[in-house]
Amino acid sequence: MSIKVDALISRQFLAANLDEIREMREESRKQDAKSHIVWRNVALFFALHVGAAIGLFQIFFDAKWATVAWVFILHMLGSVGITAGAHRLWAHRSYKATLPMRIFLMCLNNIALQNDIIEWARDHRCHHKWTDTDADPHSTHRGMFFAHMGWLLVKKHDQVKEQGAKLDLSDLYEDPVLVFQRKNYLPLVLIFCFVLPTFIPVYFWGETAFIAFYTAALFRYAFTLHVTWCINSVSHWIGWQPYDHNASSVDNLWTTVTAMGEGGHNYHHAFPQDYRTSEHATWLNWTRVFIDASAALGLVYDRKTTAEEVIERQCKNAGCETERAKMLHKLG
Ligand code: ST9
Ligand code: ZN
Ligand code: ZN
Repeated sequence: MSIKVDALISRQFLAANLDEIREMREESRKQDAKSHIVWRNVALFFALHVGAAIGLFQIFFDAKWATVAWVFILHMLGSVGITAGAHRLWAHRSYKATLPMRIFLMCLNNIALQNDIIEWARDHRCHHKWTDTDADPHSTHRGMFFAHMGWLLVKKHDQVKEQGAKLDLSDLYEDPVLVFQRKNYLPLVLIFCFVLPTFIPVYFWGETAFIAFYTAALFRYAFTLHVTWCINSVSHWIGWQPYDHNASSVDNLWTTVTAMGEGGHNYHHAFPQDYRTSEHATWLNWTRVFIDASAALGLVYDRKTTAEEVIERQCKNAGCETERAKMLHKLG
């Protein structure tokens, strides 16, 4: 399968188009983007958060220990479907995976219900290519709430659709696993995100359906969403910028811990095709451990990394070597 460099949003592409992206940022700042609220989404997310609050109460006071463990396991499984699947494999092609592994990751991805992988990767490629402009679906220039979850409550900016239409997504449409997921998304997410998470505690350890639904389906779903959304808000807001001062992305310890190693976001924006997504210690990067273990089993291959001299040059040209040294002293 041949994939155009543009589709992968390579470091070279970003460097070559920096001036154009800076101009787009200026343009975006000058114009006050109008928000057309989608009330259906506001109502659905409000209902989800009420349900999640009930689920959280039950985790503390009513749920069985096995159910609490199940909530955590499901969160981890859904997260892997996002980090190792939608993000590092499909959006960035930072490694390759065999068919059984791709099917496995697609199933895990349904647990997290964050739109089908083709849509997720399309938005994410827009985010990398046009960071902090109106063509970035969750641009930080519209505020941290917008970057966190507000972007899912309003119509997308015309620029997202216009610029996004220029992306090469052929690699995604050529993967039968992704085409299958897109065609069958509704039944898949109903089963993986809501029905199985509720059924398993009821069937195997006699939890009530009410508690299982509010904890393992609603609370766990909302929790994974917020952890993911923090990469778009917190990881574009508070932290180190050792590799690139040109955009808002930062490296942050807390999002590294909560998001399975995805908090090296300044590194990741500078080197989007590196499967490690940060230089932080491997034990902090659970997704990397998962991908490496899968490689040892022969399920994944061709893991892409960035050469040390390229990282050093990038820090010198666009970041800060001292900041990198300080950060790695703490997290390396
Ligand atoms: C969710 C996603 O939560 C979260 C993603 C987070 C990403 C984080 C990344 C961070 C890095 C990775 C770290 C991971 C860490 C994980 C840790 C885990 C522990 N390009 O969308 P529509 C066109 S989802 C090109 O309806 P509206 C296209 O033709 C939550 N074209 O636009 C499209 O048609 P089609 C659950 C584009 O009407 C058409 O426009 N899901 C693009 O403006 C219409 O598209 C929800 O809540 C593009 N980028 O509506 C659903 N985009 O698709 C929420 C669109 O057929 N979404 N087009 O090709 C919606 O309801 C709507 O999308 C909307 C906009 C209201 C937001
Ligand atoms: Zn980002
Ligand atoms: Zn990315």
